[in-house]
Amino acid sequence: MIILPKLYAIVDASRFPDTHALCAFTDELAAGGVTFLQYRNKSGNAREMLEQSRELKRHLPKSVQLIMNDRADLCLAAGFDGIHLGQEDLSPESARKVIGDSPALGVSTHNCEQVKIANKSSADYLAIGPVFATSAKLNPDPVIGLDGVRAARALTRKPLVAIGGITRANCRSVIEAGADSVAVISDLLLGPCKSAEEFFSILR
Ligand code: TZP
Ligand code: MG
Repeated sequence: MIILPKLYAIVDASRFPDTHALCAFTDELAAGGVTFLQYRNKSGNAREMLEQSRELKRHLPKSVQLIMNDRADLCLAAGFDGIHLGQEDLSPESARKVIGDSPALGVSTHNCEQVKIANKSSADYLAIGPVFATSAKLNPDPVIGLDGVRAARALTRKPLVAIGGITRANCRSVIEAGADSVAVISDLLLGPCKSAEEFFSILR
């Protein structure tokens, strides 16, 4: 069974002008203690994504597990450690046919029905959200609040990562509601090393 660190950093390629800036950002995250990092790119083409993810993999210490958002093919091609699937991506079972049994596989869920289904799948961990309002996702599902995290916790024993609008100010409440980890985009952007260190210290 996979053990999620308390902070799951998501690096959204759209926030960076180029690969160099993106790698510099991830260096800072690693220096701040990040060991689980998702590469998310909703606008790049497959070649750009593969190039950027290979560079990330070359660049980062082996202690950082790299998770590819959406794309099982690119997870395999870039030699990433895992894949994160949304409700409109390949099903966990179909993605397993591409990546095999060992890479980590996470599934995003947004309500109890989806949690129940993902719980029965070969997913290694589940994500639940958006917990709070977020500006980092286009057309987000309805906010589920801390009650949504509690409800998801009651439905699964798989590792559970909460996502959406999570900051240093509210992360403790999310873990207290039953999440094992918090996934964060925005609240890492300004001063990633310090911000990551603060998340770990708050959630220690
Ligand atoms: N899925 C649900 S909310 C979200 C994703 C990818 C965005 C999370 O970003 P932020 O900035 O931490 O709210
Ligand atoms: Mg997706």
